[in-house]
Amino acid sequence: MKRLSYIITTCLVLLSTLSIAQIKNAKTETAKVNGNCGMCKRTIEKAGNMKNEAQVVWDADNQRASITYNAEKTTIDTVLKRIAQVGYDNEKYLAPDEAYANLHDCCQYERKLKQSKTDTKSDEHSQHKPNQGSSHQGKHH
Ligand SMILES: [Cu+2]
Repeated sequence: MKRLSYIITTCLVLLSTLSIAQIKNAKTETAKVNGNCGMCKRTIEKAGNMKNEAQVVWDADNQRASITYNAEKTTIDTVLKRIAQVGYDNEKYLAPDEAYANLHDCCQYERKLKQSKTDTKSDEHSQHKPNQGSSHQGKHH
């Protein structure tokens, strides 16, 4: 059983290196992408991957995606945008609430990135001053 999984892993590694090899002008960067489990990994990588253009490898342990992309055809922003659109917050883009809500129960990760962004926005203090001294007097004869 262990041997089998070893063979499968080797095949997967081989496959992923093959598809990375198809990317020209390859540049690799890592970015923070939130997520929980293996299902998230599949969704994130599927959303980010683009044949001959981008290859995403997401790591659940450190919540980071390693993105290899063709620097002439696409940008890391484009890849991260696609990942956000399927429901995963990352350091450049936040997922639409709707997309997040559609994720599987086990995949609804803690939205730390979103929280930190809304925190900075609610920094303004709105002050309400009660209107004082409304004079209703003196109108009588
Ligand atoms: Cu998941």
